[in-house]
Amino acid sequence: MASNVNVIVVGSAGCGKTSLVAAFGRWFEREFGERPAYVNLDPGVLKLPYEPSYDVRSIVRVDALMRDEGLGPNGAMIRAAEIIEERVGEVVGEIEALEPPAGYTLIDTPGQIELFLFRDMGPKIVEALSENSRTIAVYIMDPSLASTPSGLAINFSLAIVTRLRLRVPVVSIINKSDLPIVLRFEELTKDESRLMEEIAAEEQGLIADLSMNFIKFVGEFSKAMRVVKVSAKTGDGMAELYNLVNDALCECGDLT
Ligand SMILES: Nc1nc2c(ncn2[C@@H]2O[C@H](COP(=O)(O)OP(=O)(O)OP(=O)(O)O)[C@@H](O)[C@H]2O)c(=O)[nH]1
Ligand SMILES: [Mg+2]
Repeated sequence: MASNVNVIVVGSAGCGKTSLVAAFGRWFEREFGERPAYVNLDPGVLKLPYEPSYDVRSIVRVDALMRDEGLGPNGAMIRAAEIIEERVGEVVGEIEALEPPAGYTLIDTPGQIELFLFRDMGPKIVEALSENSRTIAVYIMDPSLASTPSGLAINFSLAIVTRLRLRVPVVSIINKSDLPIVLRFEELTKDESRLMEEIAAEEQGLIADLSMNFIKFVGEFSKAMRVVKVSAKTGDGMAELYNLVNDALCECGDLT
């Protein structure tokens, strides 16, 4: 098995995937003096803050599909995913050929998480990559979506879904730690009893019971996961992210 590590960055729209790939890459270059490979798998992005080593827009672009086939933005994204699915072998071959000196390939994924996880595109690409090199997914939480008990449960659930669909180790991070709203996330995750009190205040009756059981269920899974705080904007937390990724790879699934 090759020594290269593929880091696949996933998360809900606007959580900061593209910014994180750029920030993590910059940290790598400063820390180790070597460039990781940057891969863009988002056919819809217009501008990137990093220079891609491989860019899926060389196969298909959402703006071109909208113009040439008269599709709306969602229809064009789905069409683009179909085109990429047909050419997964080629995409994976291009990514594997990069062999970056830093030994890490940072992979940015489409804005809509469902496009990558729920269609065949993501699982097929990840399965093929993980056959030949160590591959891990970084699931990004957006603090604006993880600052209520229900939002937190949804985020932990999506991390579990990422693990189930991609079948590689998953680590979770919370981005935008420079924003004050991240304090709410920290408050909620500090202790379970506090979280249960918050649910009881937010919901009533059956829904409150269901929410508590649900959060206990996802909590069992998420307790095993360390959630690292990062800011793609300021660059804070990149060393912790690097350690998190390496610990998860070393422990071969203990955290996942
Ligand atoms: N304050 C703050 N803003 C951030 C951070 N990371 C990303 N953003 C902002 O969040 C917005 C979305 O960032 P992107 O990096 O494009 O997020 P994305 O997940 O790639 O977005 P899509 O691919 O469109 O789903 C931009 O306005 C970023 O400037 C961060 O750490 N802190
Ligand atoms: Mg993006």
